[in-house]
Amino acid sequence: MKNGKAVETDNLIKNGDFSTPNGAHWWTERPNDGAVVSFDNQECMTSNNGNAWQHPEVVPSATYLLTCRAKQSYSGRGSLQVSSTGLSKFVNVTSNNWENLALSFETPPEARKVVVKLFGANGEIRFDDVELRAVDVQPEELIKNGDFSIPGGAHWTAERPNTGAVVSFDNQECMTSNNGYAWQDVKVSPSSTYVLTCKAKQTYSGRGSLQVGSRSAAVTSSTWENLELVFETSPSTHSVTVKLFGASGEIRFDNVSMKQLLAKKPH
Ligand SMILES: [Ca+2]
Ligand SMILES: [Ca+2]
Repeated sequence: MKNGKAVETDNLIKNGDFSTPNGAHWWTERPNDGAVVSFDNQECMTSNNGNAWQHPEVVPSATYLLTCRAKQSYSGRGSLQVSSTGLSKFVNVTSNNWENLALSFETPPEARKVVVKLFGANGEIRFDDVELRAVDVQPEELIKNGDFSIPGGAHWTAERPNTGAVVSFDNQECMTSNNGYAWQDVKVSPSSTYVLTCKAKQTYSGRGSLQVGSRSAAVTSSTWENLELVFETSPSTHSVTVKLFGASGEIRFDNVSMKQLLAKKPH
């Protein structure tokens, strides 16, 4: 293995780059009139609830990394999805330029297959270079005091950029509001894949997010929910800044964790 990139094991998606014409190996579903799935330009385009899917074989209770490139046009909404009995995860397409999407998941104890779906709700959603690979989650925890069990937010820096900004560390959690945020720098390896997770909730209709670099995952629930960001560092990146941001209301964070994903070693 040259570096920490989680790309060394076999891609379990067939024709993920759509180089074989007409979407060979992909199933298509057009559940309603006007649903669109097409495979021009060696890409997959879906819209109006059209979707293309595969159901690759997986190993139970193992960790996988699902990635693709995607973009939307005409204010479209769409997502990269994975599901199985007891498993349902997705990552939304948000940019009208090609962006890298990634999600990691653990297969349920009974899972022999998962469904990987390229879903277009509306507009025009384009997908390319779909890859599913087995990975190992490295045991080393990269976030210090991510459960806030050390009092006073040790290892975290509180930032209050304006009057009224709030950052507090009561109840072994972090609470931010009014543009307050807590952050810490994390040493990383270049060209490597990481998964950043936490649990979070909002009250008083608050808005907030878990952030790393230019990526963010919005806090949307008033009960504890799990947030996740999977990202690859650039060839020149040696550290990243993790932020727990509260725009308004009252945003609570706990169990912040960041670990590296490595290609599974061949048996
Ligand atoms: Ca392609
Ligand atoms: Ca805690």
